[in-house]
Amino acid sequence: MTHGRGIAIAWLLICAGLAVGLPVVAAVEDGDMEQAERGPWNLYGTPVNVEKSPLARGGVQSLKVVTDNLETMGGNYEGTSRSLGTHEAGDVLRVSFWYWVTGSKSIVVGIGPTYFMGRWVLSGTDWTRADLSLRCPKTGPYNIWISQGGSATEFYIDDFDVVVEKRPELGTAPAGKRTSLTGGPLRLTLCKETGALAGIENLATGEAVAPVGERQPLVGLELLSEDGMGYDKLGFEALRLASLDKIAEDTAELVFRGDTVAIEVGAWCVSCR
Ligand SMILES: [Ca+2]
Repeated sequence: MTHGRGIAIAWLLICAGLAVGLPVVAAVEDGDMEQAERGPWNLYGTPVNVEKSPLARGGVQSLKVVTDNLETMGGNYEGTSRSLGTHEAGDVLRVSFWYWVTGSKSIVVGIGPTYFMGRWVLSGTDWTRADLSLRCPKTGPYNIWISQGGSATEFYIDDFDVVVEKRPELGTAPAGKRTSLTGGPLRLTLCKETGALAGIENLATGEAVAPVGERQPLVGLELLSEDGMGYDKLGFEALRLASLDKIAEDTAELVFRGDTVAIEVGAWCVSCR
């Protein structure tokens, strides 16, 4: 940290879960499409062909997909698919790749466990970059499907990458070490030891927006660096709870201390529905 000693004050209006995480970069098998065979790239439905091509954006090969819009999956889907691995609820998958769709057509991309949880329609001439992200709503295997958009299509994919932003792991707040605020049908639970968020519930519907007991970061800071050229990040993990005072049924004041700053947070629980 290059910023000076100081105090930051934030009022937090809590209507939904907050989470930040650290990106995890792992090599994606055949993301560069340089393997000789199709490798992890599967046939999705009944495309004409899924094979490597010398029309490369990087290296000497890309993945070429040709479809004929015949005997398609429900919704006219066919193309290629691959596994994105197994992920935990709360993880964010950031998928990027370059694509080239010939003939001014579109491709449809789906990401999910066994069905499209996220769906994107992409088009572009020449090599175009796609940046897609999905927060995993449940733990398990995830896949990506890259399909024609409802008519016979030829497209190319190269430089495919996946960065996983892991859900923060802050452990569990024991039942005796939690305090709750209520505002309308919303109940916000905080960990009295750490100031972490430990649950957001809609009491009217029974929905747990954030699971009760599981600690998640309540706040983080971005502080202008001393040279004014950028920002230093102060994650929740670097903040220690100095005090937590519940001052009304729907309001609490928390003070956190970091190495060089203190932060006062007013947590005000209010339903936005
Ligand atoms: Ca390549």
